[in-house]
Amino acid sequence: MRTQIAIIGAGPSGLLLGQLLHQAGIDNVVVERQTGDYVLGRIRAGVLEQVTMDLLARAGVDARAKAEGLPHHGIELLFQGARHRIDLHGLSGGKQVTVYGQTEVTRDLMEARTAAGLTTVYGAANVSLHDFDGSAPRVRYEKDGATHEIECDFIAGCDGYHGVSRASVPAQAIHLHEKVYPFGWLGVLADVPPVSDELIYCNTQRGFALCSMRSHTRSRYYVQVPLEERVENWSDEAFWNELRARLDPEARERLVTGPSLEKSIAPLRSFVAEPMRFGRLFLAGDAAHIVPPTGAKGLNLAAGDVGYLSEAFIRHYAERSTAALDRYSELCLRRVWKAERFSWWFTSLMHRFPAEGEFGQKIQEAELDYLVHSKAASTSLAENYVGLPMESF
Ligand code: RFL
Ligand code: PHB
Repeated sequence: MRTQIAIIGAGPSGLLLGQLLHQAGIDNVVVERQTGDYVLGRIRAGVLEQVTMDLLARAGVDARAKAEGLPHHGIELLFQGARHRIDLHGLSGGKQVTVYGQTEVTRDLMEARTAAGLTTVYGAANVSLHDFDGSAPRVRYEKDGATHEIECDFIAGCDGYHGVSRASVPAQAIHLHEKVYPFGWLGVLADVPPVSDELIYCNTQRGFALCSMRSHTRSRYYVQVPLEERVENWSDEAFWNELRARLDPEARERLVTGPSLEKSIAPLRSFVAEPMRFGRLFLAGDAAHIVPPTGAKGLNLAAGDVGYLSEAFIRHYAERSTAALDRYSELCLRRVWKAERFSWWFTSLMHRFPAEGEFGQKIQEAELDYLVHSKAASTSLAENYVGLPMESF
């Protein structure tokens, strides 16, 4: 098989890149290790920045996100038992975020890919990358007992944190930065109406909690748990009791509980691989960087990367120039590090860090008090939460 761009991974980065390239007439093949249903079963992000919505529009897949997504103009911060609203819209010059699940984004992208008749190989085993340091890269995989090979101009490594793309780069060519946090998020998805119209980020004595949603009838809640906690030890009832204990009296009263549709624990991590380009291999999304979910930045950063990457490929084929491809890594990493900073800061502010003791807690309370009462501080939060702008090449 021959294509212009071989894309490894059918997560949101790989599928969005494929669609953006297709719109520009650039041929691409997506190779995914899992089945499509498995990919759709992963419950992850819920908050889309305007930049991400704009990219979905450019890819021609924003109709349902626009019709069914919930525009949010603010978030609430709960600390010392009281809630304070951050007016994202007012403080960011009229911007908003859209609550629309990653599952739905992925489903829309998969359907568009099928409708366009583009090739996606699901269930590809032992995917391997070859000769991306030369002029004729290849991707090999096994399926149905046979080995297959794709010849291509470029490879896009969109295969997430555990993928093969980053792992294929020689150790001396890549620099890894990592910070692991001493806790995880236990998340529950349930068909119950959300406790509030807006997201509530809670800093409490018992640890962080987040009240989020997927629709007016489907809620997504998280509580901070120690890293060694196991999901099997959490009955639905135990989860709801713990969440309730972390809410303010009004939210506690309003909380509607029900059977969980999904329950899982995600560890929190900050991670960046530099650079994001190795010859004819380009990393994008979680393959290159991870943020703790507190700032809702992971999927949005992935979208930003493929926004830059699609533009760079388009210019390469239109202008026969490598100038934009040469700037890809630098432009992405500038935006990535700002989102890393924001996600680390918001995580540090909202969680209980047992090792930091009472002093750490007092500093958090002072910062939260400052944050909600200083227009300068809340403007900075709003500006980052709604998403920083993308630059042009
Ligand atoms: P993905 O989604 O991990 O997709 C990578 C795909 O590559 C496949 N793959 C391979 N394919 C072929 N060969 C191999 N060797 C392969 N190895 C892996 C995988 O099967 C998979 O299908 O990466 P991508 O596309 O870069 O997308 C990144 C996002 O998924 C991620 O950043 C977000 O989910 C992070 N995130 C959030 N981001 C937001 O912007 N807003 C949020 O509100 C938000 N909340 C979250 C989150 C992540 C969470 N978890 C579970 C980590 C909440 C949580 C709890
Ligand atoms: C979610 O709805 O899953 C979600 C929302 C906001 C975050 C993280 C996750 O910061």
